[in-house]
Formats: sequence, C-alpha cells, structure tokens
Amino acid sequence: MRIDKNQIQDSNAAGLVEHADRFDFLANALTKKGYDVEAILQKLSDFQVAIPSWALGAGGTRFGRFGYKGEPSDLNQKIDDVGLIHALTQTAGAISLHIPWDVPSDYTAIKDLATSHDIVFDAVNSNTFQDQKNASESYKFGSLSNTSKAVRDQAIEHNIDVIKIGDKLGSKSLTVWLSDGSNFPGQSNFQAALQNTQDSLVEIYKSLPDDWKLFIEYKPYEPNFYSTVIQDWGTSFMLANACGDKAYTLVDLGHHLPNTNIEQIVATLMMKGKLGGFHFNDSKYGDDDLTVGSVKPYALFLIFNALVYGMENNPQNPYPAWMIDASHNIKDPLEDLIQSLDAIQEAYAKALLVDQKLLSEAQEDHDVVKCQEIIQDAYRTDVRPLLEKARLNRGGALFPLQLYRNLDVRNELIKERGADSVASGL
Ligand code: PSV
Ligand code: MN
Repeated sequence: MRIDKNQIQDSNAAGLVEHADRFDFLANALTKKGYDVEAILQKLSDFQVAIPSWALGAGGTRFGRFGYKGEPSDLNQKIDDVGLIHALTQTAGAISLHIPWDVPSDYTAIKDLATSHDIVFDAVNSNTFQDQKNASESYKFGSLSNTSKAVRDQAIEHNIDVIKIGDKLGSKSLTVWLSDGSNFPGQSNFQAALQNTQDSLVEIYKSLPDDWKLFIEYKPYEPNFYSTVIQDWGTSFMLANACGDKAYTLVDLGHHLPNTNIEQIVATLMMKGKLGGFHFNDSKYGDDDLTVGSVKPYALFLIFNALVYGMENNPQNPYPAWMIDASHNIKDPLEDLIQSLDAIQEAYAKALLVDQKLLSEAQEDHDVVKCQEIIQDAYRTDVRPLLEKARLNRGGALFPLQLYRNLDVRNELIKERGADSVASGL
C-alpha cells in the first residue's frame, strides 16, 4: 500500500482553515517575542529520524509475543512501511538496517524502492548478540570481548561484512551495540574483557571507509545482569577515542540507570565533539523501549535543550544521526512510531523556543528562578500548530495518526500480506 500526495492533500483540506487560525495565533505571538518562525519551521522540516527495520513488527518480552497482523515479512515490505510513515509525517526519511536480519538480495532494487519513498539508508547495525545459523563460533560468552580469539575474529569479520553491505546501500555509519558482559561475579576479568573489546573495535575501525562513522552504543545491563563491558557513556567515549576521529558515542535513552542526567551526558559529549548518534525511546524502569515522550516528556525536552545548544554552539560535533529504538508490544507498530515521531518533533520545537541569550544572562546573574521560568515558558508553549505547518510545507498530513486510521491502513496491509505475516527481528 502507498499513500499518495493527492490523498493527503484531500484529507488536509477539511482542517486547513482551523489550522491556519491556530498557526497564525501562535506565529504572531512568537514573532512579537522576537522568534524567527520561518527558521524554526525549516529546522523542524529538516529534522529527519531513522526508523529501525526491526521496529515495524510486534516486539515481545521473554514471556511472550503478541503478533500484530499484516506485519512486513521482508525488507521490501519494511521499506514500504517506513514509506507509509514518512508520507504521513514527513519526518521519517531514513531506515536503519540490522544485519543479518535484513540482508538485501538485490541491492539495486532495494535502493530504488527506498528512493521511490524518498528514504535513505541510515546507520547499519551489526548483531553479535545472537548466534547465527552455520556460524562456527558462539557468542554465548561474548563477542568482541571474548577470551577466545576465534570468537573475536568471527565477530570482527561480521562487523566488516556489515560495513560492506551498508556501503552498497549508501549508508555512512556502523552502529555497534554489544551485549557482552557477565552474569555472575568472578565470571569475567573486567580488564581483559575491556582490552579485548578495544582491540577488536580498533580492528573494525581499520575497515571503516573515510567518509564513515563508527557509533559505539553503551548499556548498563541486559541481557547480562552482573556486568556489561560497555556499560556507560564514559566507557564508550574512551573506546571511541582509542579508535580515532571517526568513532563516536551513541546515546540510547533507555540505556541508563534510573534518574541519570542524560542531558548532562549530551552536553559533555557534544562539547568534546563525540556525540555521534541518538536512539529515542521512553522508559519507566529500564530499557523499556516505550513510545517516545509517553512517560517523561519533560526529560525529553531537557535533553533536546542540550542537543539544540550543542548543535548551535559545538561545531566540533558532527550533526548527530537520529533513530527511534522502541519496541511495540501492544500497539500497532506504525501508530506507535507516528506517536514517537510527533513527541520527538514536539520536544525539539519546544527546545528551539528556549531563549538561549536570556538564559545565559540569567545564569550569569545567578537568577535561578528566572532560569527556570525561561525554560518552562518554552516547555509550556503549545507548539503543535508549528509541527502541523512544518508537515504541510513538505506535503505531509495535517494529522498523521487520524489519516492513518481514516485510510484503514492496517486492514489494507492485512489484506495485502495476510493476518499471519510476521516481521523478522527481536
Ligand atoms: C540494544 O538494547 C539496542 O538498543 C541496540 O541498539 C540494538 O541494536 C537494538 O537495541 C536492537 O536490538
Ligand atoms: Mn539502541
């Protein structure tokens, strides 16, 4: 199924007058306060978030999985699904592949399909957290950190293969997330595991094309529950430095212990020019992978405040790669992703409204109350008319979720693919 621009325009027509009223009201108020509304709209339109190929079907937990009907069963269908989300929201112009779940068979056809949806290939992700069929070595006790050279070599080789696959698709970055760690005290020698990991990453880095980046993701626990080799941003940062200029830390919002000040991590990494990638999701307890902004929208806004500051003040940091890394256990994955994209744009728009000059003056004056007023004034602004306008400007839907339901997309997909169609992935 495809949604064409005419369908979107027709459905937008009914809401345009009411939208214009709300937009004009907000735009006038912001202009009076000195904001450049056109510049904000442009930034919102330019902000594109990659959709991971593994988030288009139902997720699951170790207790079970409740499938969603009409799931994409191959890479073509996954790209089609991202195409649907992008057509509606105009903010999902990229897909991130996990290898070996999504190895293309016909590269030209896959690239053409993505182009037809106006989608590019974002970071490619390696997988050394699961054993692969016919592999000679097992990752049960780690991959890049393993005490066995044969296992490490296999994991290094896999990452180099992933780079080659990504290169053929036009990807420009490799994301490495390791599940390596230990489940029990004494099981692993921390120093040896870290040294092996560093040496292995340096080896992979040697195969990175000049215009590529290596993103090193961290996570405190799960699937290992006593220790994880790359447990925090400091370890990732250290490993990225050991690799070289093209290696960066990747922040996944769910990969922190409760109450960690993620905005401060963002600020530190950007000051050092080492924030390469970002995975969005939300959580209450751990790596819950819930819909972005569903639990802690204010925390998300504060993180965006640090990101906006960094994008404006840290030329040493490259423009980060944005991706949603969520799991959908009980919602229609496409509806969930539309909600996440909306929450991301909303937090970004609000952060763009923080008056950085005024804030820095209040900070200099140690006017703590004013500092809080400035950021909360931005947070309390209802920016939804800005998001609608940014979508309209690119030919997207005024109300993506509503149109998704009006067009009965899920039932159309079930008709096309069948109720039993299951997506590969976790
Ligand atoms: C690990 O929890 C993670 O966040 C990494 O990005 C993986 O590649 C992804 O989830 C999918 O399992
Ligand atoms: Mn992640």
